[in-house]
Amino acid sequence: MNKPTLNPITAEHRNTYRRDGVVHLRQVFDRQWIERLGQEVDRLLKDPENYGIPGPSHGASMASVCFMWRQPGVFRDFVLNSPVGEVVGRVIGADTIRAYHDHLFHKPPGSTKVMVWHCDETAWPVTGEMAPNIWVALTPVDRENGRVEYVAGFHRHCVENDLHFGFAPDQADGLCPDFEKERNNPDFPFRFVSFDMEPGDAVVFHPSTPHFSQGNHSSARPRTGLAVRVFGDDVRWYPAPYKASIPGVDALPEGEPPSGKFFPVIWRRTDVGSAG
Ligand SMILES: O=C(O)CCC(=O)C(=O)O
Repeated sequence: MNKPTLNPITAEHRNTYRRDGVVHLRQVFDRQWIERLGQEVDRLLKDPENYGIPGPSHGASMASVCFMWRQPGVFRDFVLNSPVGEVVGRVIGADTIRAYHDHLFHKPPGSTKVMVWHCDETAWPVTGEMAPNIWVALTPVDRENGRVEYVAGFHRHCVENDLHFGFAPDQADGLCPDFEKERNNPDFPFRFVSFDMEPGDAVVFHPSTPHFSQGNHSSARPRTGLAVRVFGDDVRWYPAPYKASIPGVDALPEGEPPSGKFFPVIWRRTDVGSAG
């Protein structure tokens, strides 16, 4: 199982992430990681509560389970000992990366589950741009089986205009816009992007990048992704009412950097002075 990334993170990846708030990385995790995770997912699907905390979108048409990494096993090993930290750190230009959240999204064949447009920023009780998501493909992913779609560039609009979306219309700046209305709008100033992925590929996206997925229209192929959420240097505690809390973690004073056993450092830059 690889510890350094299989393929290097390049200046082009960093520039794409900065511009679009989302970047596709081909083959950063080796086959052994993907096979071990795949076998563990098969076990988890038989008894999800034994592995983690079911997420709000968990149900018959999608397994959505979080915080598996907090207990010993393959998910913890992946979060702590795979290239996750290095890959994200190099894409976003951080010096230190801490783990805090993992989230399995498994859509079985024929799943009708639609993940509506949302930004992850809503859910984390922190401020800071260095709180991205790395969504790792554990199966082939394509248009038919429900690949995730993103609105490229919208993160800059959010950051520049200090826009934050709530879980309810009366929270913060309201709900995340429903970008389905914009799909056929030739004047929409942002691009919809999505990626066909092979197991071992990953997509890193900014906490204010809106994303969405259709159901799984394949009658035979599941679509499985493991999202790992991490914190970089600029993340500070901000327990606003429109944000979710983190299970087991008492709110820290506003402005404190996250630390402690639920936010372990998983990568530190040793090549200080280099951007990548
Ligand atoms: O896997 C999906 O369909 C949704 C992913 C998602 O919403 C996320 O990673 O935050």
